[in-house]
Order: sequence, then structure tokens, then C-alpha cells
Amino acid sequence: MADQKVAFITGVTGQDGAYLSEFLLKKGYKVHGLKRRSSLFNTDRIDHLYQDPHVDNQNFILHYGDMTDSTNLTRLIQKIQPDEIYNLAAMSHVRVSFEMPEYVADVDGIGTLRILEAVRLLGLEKKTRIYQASTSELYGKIQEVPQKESTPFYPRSPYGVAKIYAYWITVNYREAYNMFACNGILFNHESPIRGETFVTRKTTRAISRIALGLQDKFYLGNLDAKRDWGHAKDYVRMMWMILQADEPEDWVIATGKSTTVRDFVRMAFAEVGVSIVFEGDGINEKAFVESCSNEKYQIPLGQEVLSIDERYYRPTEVDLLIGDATKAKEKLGWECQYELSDLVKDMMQSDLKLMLKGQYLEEGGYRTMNYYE
Ligand code: NAP
Ligand code: F7E
Repeated sequence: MADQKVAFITGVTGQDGAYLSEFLLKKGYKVHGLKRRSSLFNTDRIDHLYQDPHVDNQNFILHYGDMTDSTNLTRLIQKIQPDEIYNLAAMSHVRVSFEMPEYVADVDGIGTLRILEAVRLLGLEKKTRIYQASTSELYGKIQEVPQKESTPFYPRSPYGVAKIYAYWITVNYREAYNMFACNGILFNHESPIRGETFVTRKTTRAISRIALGLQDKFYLGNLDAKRDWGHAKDYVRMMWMILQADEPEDWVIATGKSTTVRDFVRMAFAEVGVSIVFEGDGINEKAFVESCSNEKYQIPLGQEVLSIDERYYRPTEVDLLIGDATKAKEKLGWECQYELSDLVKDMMQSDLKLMLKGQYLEEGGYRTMNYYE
């Protein structure tokens, strides 16, 4: 195919990398992805896209590399000559970023500079368009409700601070070298393949196990935090739209609705016919089964299914996020196809199936992950 577009995705093994790869392959792209060497397989999310490297005309090609290695990134970009780079690689867990702030600055902050600088050094400024995975965590201690492109930033974690460097260096390369480099300021987006330690997936996994009688309860941190949760499938489509725009710009992508962690938990329990009641305050808050209407998932009435564990609190929290994506809707015609209720259903159905398959049945095994962030 003479005019086949070529994309390079860093973070291809992550939630967004997997959905974006699927999306671009369907559009006829040749997709190159950066994966890390790992002592265990780390390609679960993209194994269904794998193509035998021995066949001709491979459209999905993986390369070893790391965001901390500029020679590796430069060599790959030189070889691939991408039309579009989607820089999705990051240590993306906010709580964990407090444990490893220097590494996060290197990967999430300087890593972005390495990509931009490689494109500049290789003289690809006119050819290669760059998408930077920016985040609503930039708004942190929010200065305005809802948050839009012009809202001032106030990050509240090493993750947010690293990503603010990445945001501004992207803007700077656009202005200094006339590069088509854009930030997508994406609010939380989730899916059945969301990392297991983010609060939504931690919740849907635990509730699936509770419904099947595999565990009794689970632990969370701050139930009052409010997030603007969308479906990752809607958000990767927008990443592509951002790079097809006439001009390079920065964009907020969000649903415009915000929900507490507590209500997300309620919604997920409702998917298995269970109504819960919360009692107590702060670290003493607990949730109990109030009623159970689905015969398949009989959980004893009054069972304690959720407690608070302080270890999941963050030294500095982001209390409320709610985005205003009017610009993306008006200028690019982006719309969300999934409501939060669709997302919860999708995640619960998928996790119930996974648990039933026995993939996570090891009693007391590390995969129960009750004690993870
Ligand atoms: P994710 O599931 O955690 O995926 C992160 C990806 O980055 C994985 O492929 C991971 O590889 C890779 N990675 C981590 N450190 C790396 C390194 N040193 N070198 C190379 N690759 C590395 O994250 P996601 O939810 O798909 O998010 C994608 C991007 O959007 C991230 O930059 C995230 O910060 C940002 N973002 C996410 C959200 C959201 O709600 N999901 C919202 C706003 C912005 P392994 O698989 O080997 O770990
Ligand atoms: O936390 C609270 C927690 O870890 C959401 C990343 O993709 O989105 C994500 O960052 C809220 C926080 O996501 C637990 O305190 C309560 O208020 O699911 P999360 P996040 O921190 O919003 C942004 C946009 C990104 O860019 C990031 O890469 O839930 N919470 N109890 C908990 N959170 C976790 N993880 N675990 C708990 O037990």
C-alpha cells in the first residue's frame, strides 16, 4: 500500500495502547509499538493483534525499548519514520508515583522530551505528528469548575508534576520548531482492560469475586473523591482525531459528569443485584449488604463487603475532577458513545467472566490484590 500511514505507539502494552492499536489497524495503518523487556509476558492486552514476524506485510510490529533510553527511541524513530507518534508510555499510577518520584520524572517527564528531541534531530518535524498523553491530574487542586483548556494547573502528585513538564515541553516544541505536537488532556478513562490497581477495576474485580463467593470483602481508601470517568474506547478515538485536525492544539477530553468512588462502588454492586448501605465516617466507614435480588449471586444479608484502609490514601489528594470538552465537541465533532452505566456494566460482565474462567482463583494468591493501591 503506497500511502499506508505509519504510527508509532509508546506504551502499546497498556490499556490505551491496546485500544488505539486496534483502532488504527482497523483504519489501515501500519502500527509499530514500543514494549519493555520483562521477565514475564507483558503483552496480554495485545496478544490478539500479534502477527507472525515471518509473514510478509506485517502491520503490527513490536520493538523493545524504554522511555529512559534516548538512543533506543531515536534509532527506532529513524527506522520507523512514523507519520504519527502517540506517546502513551508512562508510570501512570498516581499513588505509586509518591513511592518513585525520580523514576516518574524521568519516564513521564523527560521521556516526552526524548521523543520530541528525536523527531527534531532526525529532521522529521514536518512529517511526524505527535500526540502527548496529558492528564486531568494537571488540574489537581482545581482552580475552576469544570476544568477546560484555559484552566490553570495545580498538580498534586509527582505524577502530575512530571506530566506538567511533558505538557509544556510539547507546547514549547510546537511553538519553537513548528511541530505538529498536541496535548490531549484526558480525564479518567477505564475499561475491562484497565490496570487492576486503579480504583474502578480494583472494585469490579473484587465485587465479581465477592458475588461468586471467592472473597468476603475488599478495602479502599478515599470514597469521597470524585472523578469524571469515561470509556477508554471513546478516548482513543479522540487521540486519533486530534492528530487529524487542521492545526496542532491542546484538547480537554471528558464526559462532563463526575461521580464519587462510593457511588461507583454502589453501581458495580447493583450489576450483580446487590444493594449496599454505607455506615460510619472516614476510616471507620464500612459497606454492608442490604438486599440481594439476583439468585445467581447470593451474598448473605448484612455481610460486610467493604472497609477503609488508610494505606490507600494519598499524601495529597485530588478531590474533584469534572471536565468541559466543549472545544473537542464543537471543533472536532467528538462525542462520547458510552455512559458511565455502560462502562460499569462492561467492566462487571468482563470481570465476572474472567473470575468464572478461573484465571484469578488462587486462594490468597497475589492476584486477589486486596492489598494493592
Ligand atoms: P497504562 O495502562 O498504565 O499503560 C502504560 C504503558 O506505559 C504500558 O504499556 C507500560 O508498559 C508503559 N511504560 C511504563 N513505563 C515505561 C517505560 N519506562 N518505558 C516504556 N514503556 C513504559 O496507562 P493507560 O491508562 O493506558 O494510559 C496511557 C497514557 O495516558 C499514560 O501516559 C497515562 O499517564 C495517560 N493518561 C491516562 C489516563 C487514564 O485515565 N487511563 C488519563 C489521562 C492520561 P508495561 O505494560 O510494560 O508496564
Ligand atoms: O484513583 C481513590 C483515589 O488510582 C481514583 C490514572 O489513570 O486517572 C488515573 O489516576 C480515585 C483517587 O486514578 C482507592 O484516592 C480510593 O481519588 O483509579 P485511581 P487516578 O488517581 O484518578 C488520571 C486521569 C491519570 O492520568 C492517571 O494516570 O480513587 N481511591 N480508594 C483509590 N484509588 C486506588 N487506586 N485504589 C484504592 O484503593
